[in-house]
Amino acid sequence: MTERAAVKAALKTQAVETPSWAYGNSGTRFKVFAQQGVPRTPQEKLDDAAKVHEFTGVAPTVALHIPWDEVDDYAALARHAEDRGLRLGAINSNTFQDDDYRLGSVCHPDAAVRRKAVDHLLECVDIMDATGSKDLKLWFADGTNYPGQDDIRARQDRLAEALAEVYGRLGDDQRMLLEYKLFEPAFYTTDVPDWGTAYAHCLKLGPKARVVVDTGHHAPGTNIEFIVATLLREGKLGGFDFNSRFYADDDLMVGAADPFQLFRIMYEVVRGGGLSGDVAFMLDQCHNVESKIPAIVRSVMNVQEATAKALLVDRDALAAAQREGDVLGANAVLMDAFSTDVRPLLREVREEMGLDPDPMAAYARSGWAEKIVAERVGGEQAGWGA
Ligand code: AOS
Ligand code: ZN
Ligand code: ZN
Repeated sequence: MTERAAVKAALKTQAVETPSWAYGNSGTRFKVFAQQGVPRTPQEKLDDAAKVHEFTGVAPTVALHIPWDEVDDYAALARHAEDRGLRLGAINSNTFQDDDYRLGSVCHPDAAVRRKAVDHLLECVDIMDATGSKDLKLWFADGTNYPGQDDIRARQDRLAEALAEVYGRLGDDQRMLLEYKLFEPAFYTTDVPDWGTAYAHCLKLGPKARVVVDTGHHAPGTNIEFIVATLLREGKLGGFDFNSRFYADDDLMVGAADPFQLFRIMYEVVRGGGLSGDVAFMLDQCHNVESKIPAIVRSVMNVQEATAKALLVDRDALAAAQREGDVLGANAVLMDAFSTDVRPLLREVREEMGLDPDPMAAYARSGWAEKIVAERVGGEQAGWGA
């Protein structure tokens, strides 16, 4: 296989998971702008996700959020997905929305609240059994706002205890993906604030526990690709929540704010063997002012473009320059790949997959946007804006 053919083959097999909540209305704490035609049910979210997969060819799974995607029959929801060429992906838990969680969930000082939170997580594993989902994605809003508010170490003990109980419930093929976030909604301490804390818990739990890197969850200037390289090296990178940030946890389209950072991250993924392994490439975005399905199509394409550039790095030339201590030469090898216009290559990839080379235009022509505006009238949609 030529090098170009190998790059194309890798791009055809990369899968990007889209999040159910990105299809629905969302907003800031100031306002949720309702858009016409947004899904009213989990099934309609899957219908939209099927369009993203139809036009990109690389978005075959959809992450669910419980309870936003609560249904009576999860096996039937999985069949709804399969009928549209999709599978259900990670199950995202919610231990942040109830009044009971004012002081935390699994780290709460009251054992009764902790029990409620752990029971929800166990219920999420039951749902995974029904949907065939492999990953339980855990993000905890737990933390404190004021020094002295609670005991930092005791909260870690409570977290470890809760995680161990849920870990014990996982099936042989199921994993627990633990997400970290620097701050928000807590502003003084967050109980899983960084990759080191997540890694320490995952290491103790065992091989089924992995760390999730949400690209929007770091302090400005953090070298995310270093974290990715380290976690891959340790066999502990479970996946990504891809998005872009300018300021805090902005949840904007991945690759929009800093395509160079996304390229650097994807280079470490390629370098560390993460493309052919079990790293989950998920989006975690909210589209507050832009059209949702096109924004998700664009995001998938942005991941593909960064991946293509990462695959094009001449690794032999890079290794040679590094060995020789050729600082500028090594940097140039990387920058050559980043500066390559990979859009023609990706158009070829899509044509070879039997797709329209321009997914944005193909979606616009498809009439789906007009159809859902006409048909989806009434009903309320759950999610960030609910
Ligand atoms: C929150 O900031 C995290 O990014 C979560 O991954 C995610 O947005 C949430 O779990 C959606 O359910
Ligand atoms: Zn996230
Ligand atoms: Zn987030």
